[in-house]
Amino acid sequence: MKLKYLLPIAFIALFFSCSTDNDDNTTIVNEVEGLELIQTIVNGNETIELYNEKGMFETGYNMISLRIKDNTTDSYIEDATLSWMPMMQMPTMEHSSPKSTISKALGKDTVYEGFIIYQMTNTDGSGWSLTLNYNIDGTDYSVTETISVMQYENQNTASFMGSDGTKYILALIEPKDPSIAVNEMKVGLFKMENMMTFPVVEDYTIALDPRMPGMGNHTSPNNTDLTYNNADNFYYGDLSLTMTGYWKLNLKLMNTDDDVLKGEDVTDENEASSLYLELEF
Ligand SMILES: [Cu+2]
Repeated sequence: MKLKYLLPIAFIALFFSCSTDNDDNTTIVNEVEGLELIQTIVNGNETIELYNEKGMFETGYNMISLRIKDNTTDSYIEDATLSWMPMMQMPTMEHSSPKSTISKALGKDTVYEGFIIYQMTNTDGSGWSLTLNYNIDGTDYSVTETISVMQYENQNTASFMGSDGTKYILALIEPKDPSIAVNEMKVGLFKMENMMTFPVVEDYTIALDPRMPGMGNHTSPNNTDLTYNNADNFYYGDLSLTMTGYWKLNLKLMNTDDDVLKGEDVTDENEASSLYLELEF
């Protein structure tokens, strides 16, 4: 037997001989592996940990994982219920943003998750706070902390007024890692009912026309318009990317009567829609 086969066996033998010496056979699983810590918020006996893939909040769609640590026992709470309220303080008013509920992450004991879509921020990342409400064993707790939200380099979210007089927020969710292929495009569409409430908009249609402005504004074949999926409340379509570089995803939003609420066709005379998202890879 060659050494390279023998070595792993030696390691496995060593590992098992060590673990049998140990009375405590519980394997310590890192439930936030692959995630980066954004911030911790201390509130009395609890410390709340916020994580995502980048370790920072950015404008647009943010998938966020949370854990609550009991500071006395140094262990994570497994049966809490949580809710949150992001808030942006502006010179003349304050407003919230589209967000999901918070639920236990699938297959995890200590991790909760949800999303927040920050539709704007100040250039230095300031302006936002996050209130976390949680219940542990029948007792309610609440904490509010300042957070930083950095401006993402491309337009991955759009806030606009529709021709129906309603304010909407659109956010790009997928593709996260675009490739030269037909990519699944996923967006969230919300309406601004008031400063605090941003319900999902159902059953509209979002027409898609991706273009490369740097290359004669060419498009790509086999794109499809985005339609609403009532299983997860997001919109899905096919986004065809034929080369790497900067793409402008020109969009047109239509309501259930097919009235155009925002956006225009791209033509020889009109190089872009007033409603668009951007992508670069
Ligand atoms: Cu604002």
